[in-house]
Amino acid sequence: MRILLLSVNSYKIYYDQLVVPFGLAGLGSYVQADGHTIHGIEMNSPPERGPDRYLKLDRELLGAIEDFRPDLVAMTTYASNIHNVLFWAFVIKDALPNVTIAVGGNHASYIGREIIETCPAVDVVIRFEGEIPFKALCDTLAAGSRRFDGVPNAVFRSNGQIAETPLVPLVPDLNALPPLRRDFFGDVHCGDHTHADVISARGCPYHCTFCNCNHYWKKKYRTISAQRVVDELRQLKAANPRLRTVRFRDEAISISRKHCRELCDCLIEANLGLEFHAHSRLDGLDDEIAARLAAAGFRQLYVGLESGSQAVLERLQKGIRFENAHRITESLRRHGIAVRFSLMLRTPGETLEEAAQTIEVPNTLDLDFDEFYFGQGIQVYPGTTDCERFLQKFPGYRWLETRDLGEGYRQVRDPFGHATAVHYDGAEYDPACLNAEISRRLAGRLARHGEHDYRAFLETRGVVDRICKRHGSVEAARRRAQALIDKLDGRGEPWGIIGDGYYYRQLLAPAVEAGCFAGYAGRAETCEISPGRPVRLDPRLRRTRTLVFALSVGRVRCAEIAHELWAAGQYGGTVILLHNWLSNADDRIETAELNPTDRVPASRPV
Ligand code: B12
Ligand code: SF4
Repeated sequence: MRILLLSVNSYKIYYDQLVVPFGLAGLGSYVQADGHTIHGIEMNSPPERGPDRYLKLDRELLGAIEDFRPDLVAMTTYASNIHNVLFWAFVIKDALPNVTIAVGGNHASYIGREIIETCPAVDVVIRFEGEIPFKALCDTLAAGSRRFDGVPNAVFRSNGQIAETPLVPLVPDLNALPPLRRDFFGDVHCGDHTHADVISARGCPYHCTFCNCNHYWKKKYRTISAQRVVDELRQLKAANPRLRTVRFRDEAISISRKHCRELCDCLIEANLGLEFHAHSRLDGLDDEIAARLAAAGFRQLYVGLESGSQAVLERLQKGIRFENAHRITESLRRHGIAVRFSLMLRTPGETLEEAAQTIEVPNTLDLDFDEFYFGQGIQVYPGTTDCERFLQKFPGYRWLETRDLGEGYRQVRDPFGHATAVHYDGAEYDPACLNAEISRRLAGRLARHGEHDYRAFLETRGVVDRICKRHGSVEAARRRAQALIDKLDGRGEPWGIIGDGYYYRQLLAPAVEAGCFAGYAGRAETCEISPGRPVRLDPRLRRTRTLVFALSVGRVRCAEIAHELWAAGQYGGTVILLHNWLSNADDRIETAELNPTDRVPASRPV
């Protein structure tokens, strides 16, 4: 039989996170010994094609699917790609009416009936762990039957009704599964990469109210032997000589201290020269585990700390104590492991005082901005305790339909207006004050980056991140900025800068501060020329021939500032937008400064 594993993209495009679809690859690996012809297509690759494939007919993609002539198409779902999965089910069924379409994965497992009711193109939904049911499905189809009664975990149409078969127990020993094959997807997940993902366990026994990784895997925690994980890494390294970093996609690396220790010991012995990242709970960590993780090559941990308020942690049933965070942060740092804390604001029932305790966490633990992340509100995923509460308020809720909610709940919609997730903001205070509260409480930390408003800082950081990504690294972006400065100074004419904040500090300040420039006349900060204030440019800057605008505010605002300066008779030279220089990643950089379109505005009053 010909099986197509189709990894369907969502409307969110992850440019830097192309992760092997472990579920689909695992299913293919499990049934390959039965002699099937298996092919994988990764719709997330290349990422820039994503928008053309989200609820849009990409004919080239359809052509590739038709060329393969599958008998069975398997697609995995999560909340954000569900509508695209159903769209492609329809497109494929239209083109290949005899194909069987099966969907499974995290979202479909909970809404199987609704999928079968609303999408005639889907033949069968497989709920929860897939290996055993998938093999049963393949065996059924290979035997020429389309009766799914013998396939466990299935939801399907039968005699005009919707039928469900019982769930099979979880695979008792994950080591009994065949090794994961990544090459179904060609080079996308198998070529010479610098980064790879692995999984060393399935499931989580904890009770966090907002997460369904516990319920989905029946609150069981099953591990893959450390030796087997290391063997997989060794093979990955052999196939990808440039491999540098590996991220463990386990729910939390330290759920079982025994497994964690064994894994570290095996990694230490294997000495693969790789750097590891992983998610972790706070409570599994202590100095001994931190030391082992560090010795094994772990350099970054994403820790679900969620709140600085013990009362909130209790409500979220997180099962951790905030008072331990300080000791663990200190220990991880001492062992050279970078920490990334996830923090949640506006969780159900949260008060402003509780929020303040969470906002204080970066101060309490002395975290810089890349060491924590504030989420706001929760996504209500099926299978969670929070979802049970939601369904009590909205009984019979249909996940695929668009409707208005209320009482703090709202649908998250894709750009086409389709409902994907449900968002819940259950906090008891006005959301409008949150940014001001964060900016006020983190003022000292923002000031270190030359910023004063948290939201504006996040936006600026986003702009800087994108620029750095385009150039490959922050160093490369800085080198580009340095090239501009060298070129300007080389002309022997005076030049200056308008810029401040994170954008200036990250991209231009190192070049300016490193060099001794004959023509450098100084820098004006944007607050000195902000709207509504009389424009006052330092006399030294007024006399320059060129001003470099190092602002992340965009071309239009830059043009406005330039106009203000010219209109006030304060400046008559050339303005260069650093942004334009940094955007031109090719050779045009050499001529960009001379290009009239980079001068704003074209006609100048002075
Ligand atoms: C790796 C990962 C990612 C990767 C991409 C995953 C990919 N390419 O498929 C990245 C980093 C991109 C990612 C992003 C996000 N993720 Co994510 N992610 C995961 C994670 C940690 C592992 C998934 C995995 O590989 N599991 C291991 C494999 C073996 O399990 P599996 O995929 O479920 O497959 C098994 C079964 O489900 C079943 N099965 C699956 N598909 C099919 C299909 C058929 C036909 C059959 C028969 C069976 C079957 O069989 C498989 C083998 O048993 C899970 C958590 C988890 N542990 O599952 C979250 C998880 C899937 N992610 C989640 C979320 C919320 C997100 C984000 C929305 C996060 C965000 N806020 O931005 C984004 C959205 C993704 C997008 N593109 O829109 C949620 C999904 C909840 C939901 N209902 O949708 C999860 C469950 C975590 C959680 N509880 O919060 N994620
Ligand atoms: S948030 Fe983490 S610790 Fe909590 S249930 Fe989910 S995976 Fe487990």
